Amino acid sequence: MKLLKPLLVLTGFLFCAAHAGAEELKVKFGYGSTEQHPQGVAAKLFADLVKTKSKGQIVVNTYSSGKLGSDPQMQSSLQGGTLEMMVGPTSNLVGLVQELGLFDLPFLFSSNKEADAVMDGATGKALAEKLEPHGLIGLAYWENGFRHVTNSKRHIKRPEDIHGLKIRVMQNPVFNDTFKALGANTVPLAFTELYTALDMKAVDAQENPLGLFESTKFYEVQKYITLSAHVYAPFIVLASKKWWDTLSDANRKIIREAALESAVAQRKLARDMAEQTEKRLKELGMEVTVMSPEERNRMREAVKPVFQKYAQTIGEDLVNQALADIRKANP
Ligand code: KDG
Repeated sequence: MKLLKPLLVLTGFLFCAAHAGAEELKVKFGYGSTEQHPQGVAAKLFADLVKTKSKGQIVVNTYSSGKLGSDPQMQSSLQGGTLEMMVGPTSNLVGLVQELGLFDLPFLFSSNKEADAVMDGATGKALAEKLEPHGLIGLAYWENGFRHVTNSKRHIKRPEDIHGLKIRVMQNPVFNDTFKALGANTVPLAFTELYTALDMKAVDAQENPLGLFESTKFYEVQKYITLSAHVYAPFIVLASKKWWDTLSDANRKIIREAALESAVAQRKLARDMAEQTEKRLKELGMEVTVMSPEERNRMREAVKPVFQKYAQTIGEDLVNQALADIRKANP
């Protein structure tokens, strides 16, 4: 018994010493949608995974609805090292890596399976690696989803119905040219400004996946939706390279693994939500139009010159590699 007390004191001392040096690592993680959107739910899942894997040593605090800035503003904060992590659309990164415009090519993907094949294959890896020289570490692709056109003016049953609509597009040349080719008046705007622009009728229309459409309550300021699925949009989980370079290999492994593991759940959440929202559109007060295959093909033909123009700037090798990934997804 005489030895018990000194042993307990020694054990307690050794435990404190072991953990005294390892200071808690705090990480700010920003995103643009609401906490209820699959982006927000997965951000929390990511934070929980990191906490578990690091035994509480890394604490990720998540910030929704653009609280840390618009997607482009958060990207700049990551490059400057004042923000550690974010998740946002690859479409806002084409000013840094024009090859990421691959994902913006209209009608490139026809299914989630095809999108997964490109995001998770050699093409997705090569594109993510191109971000590093720009101060960003691409860790995992999450899902925004297939994008559909909504507006406050009229049914869009055929491509000509888009003529003359003032449509908000992401600040991205492929989206701008795609809707100009359809005769729309394009208004590039950050997502954080979109609801107000629709509410004030500064723009008539927008295009986004169903999850964002519902979670950001666009149905309050839009009347018509056409399930055009004109492009698939990924999100990408990003880390600041300035911050990433300060991390140990062990902590980088924890964060990369958590980003990849949360991607699986996030994509499923996004797909389930899109399915549920599509069933609820009429309940949300929307007039729903499903374009006929013929009219959707006419829309595809009308924007083919945009596809061909940007396939050149993205590079034939990358486009062909992506097309090969897509073919493999449809054995
Ligand atoms: O969280 C949603 C934002 O990242 C948003 O920018 C993505 O689809 C988007 C858009 O249209 O801007």
